[in-house]
Amino acid sequence: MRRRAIPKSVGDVRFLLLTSEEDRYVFVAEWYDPNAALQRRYQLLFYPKDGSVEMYDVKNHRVFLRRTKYDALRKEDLFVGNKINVFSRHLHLVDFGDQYTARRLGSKKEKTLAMIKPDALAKMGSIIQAILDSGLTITMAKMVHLSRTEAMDFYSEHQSKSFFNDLINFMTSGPIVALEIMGDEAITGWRRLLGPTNSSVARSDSPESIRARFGSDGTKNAAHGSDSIASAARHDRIFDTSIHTNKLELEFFFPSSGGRGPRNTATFIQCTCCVIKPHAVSDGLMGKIINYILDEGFEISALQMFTMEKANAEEFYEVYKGVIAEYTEMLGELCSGPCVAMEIRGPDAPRSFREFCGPSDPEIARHLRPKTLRALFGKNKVKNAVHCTDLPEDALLEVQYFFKILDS
Ligand code: FUP
Repeated sequence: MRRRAIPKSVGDVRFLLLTSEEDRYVFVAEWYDPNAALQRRYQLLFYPKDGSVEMYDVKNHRVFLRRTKYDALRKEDLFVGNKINVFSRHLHLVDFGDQYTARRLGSKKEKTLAMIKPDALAKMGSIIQAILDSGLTITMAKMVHLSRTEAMDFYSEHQSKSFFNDLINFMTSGPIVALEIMGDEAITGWRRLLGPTNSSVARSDSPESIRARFGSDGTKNAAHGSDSIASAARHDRIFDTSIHTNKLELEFFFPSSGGRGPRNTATFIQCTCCVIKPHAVSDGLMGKIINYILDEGFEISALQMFTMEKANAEEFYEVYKGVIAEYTEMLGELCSGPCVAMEIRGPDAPRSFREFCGPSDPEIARHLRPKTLRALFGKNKVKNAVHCTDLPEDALLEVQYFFKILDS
């Protein structure tokens, strides 16, 4: 058998192409190897035709992962700056691997901040679903309750305006949900979906918009979206007027280096834990599931998106090890992409919420309890839409695992 030549640089992907002429995208991906405490570099190839991936270890000049079908990865996940999960490894896409990929996938991808304001918290499911249905992807999410100082910092550009005090009172009057959203021309796309600043104006000029549907007036206007370019520095510590507001505003809630941003809203009191599983997040069901939970009368008192490392998933699912036959597949599912953890509250919460989720096998749920979450949104025993705490005595521990341990 003929041996394949080994490429000498990151840019050289010819040997991988020898196998086929088909469409494929190439990225430079980094993975932090916790055992070696090393940042490793790979070339990642994605073949859209059959959804397969292939990885090449750049430093050691060897194939790291043979071409393998991997359904959890979609073309939309492939953009520079994104963190993806390939067979339980968290990879950071740091660059395009070739000109073709840069040309095809690089042009219009943007990230921006969306914020669901206190007056629209009860409508968060519908707003999230509207974002997803418009083709945008949610890549980070966190419910926070801004302090006065944080709200004044965030809106510092308006501090001399007559409405400033009312705006700060409103923005600190209850929890909000901050979202990082991503997609082609996400900044203008989200602003268009939002509609005019004043909800009364929005109702006449853009009746389908978020602010028309869910806001009340010029202050209570349901949601926020970053402007494209800052007209002035938004925060005292940043003086470069050319910096995009969307980046500054994303940093405020989701700091990329050090710092934690505003605190999550978990109460750890009379609560239970629910996790929207990665398959349901990637199938665009996040808003629908949240709506269904709220419509049933449960309170979502904390919410945050996490991407689980394998070691975290093992810790979280420890009680199921050796007990549930699908344990290994469950681990794989939980690590396969971002999930959304929630603190749920309501009368007799751990028990009543578990009942509302239904039997863990969606097929059984559809027969016996057709109105449960898993009957409606689950696919099979592993991809069963949500995890919920099984034993009431574990509820607090599970909520703490996400909102105290992982969020630290
Ligand atoms: P927008 O970019 O559409 O959020 O609008 P602005 O940056 O002009 O305003 C930021 C926020 O200030 C608005 F979302 C609501 C508040 N505001 C008022 O309360 N009264 C006003 O007259 C204008 C804005």
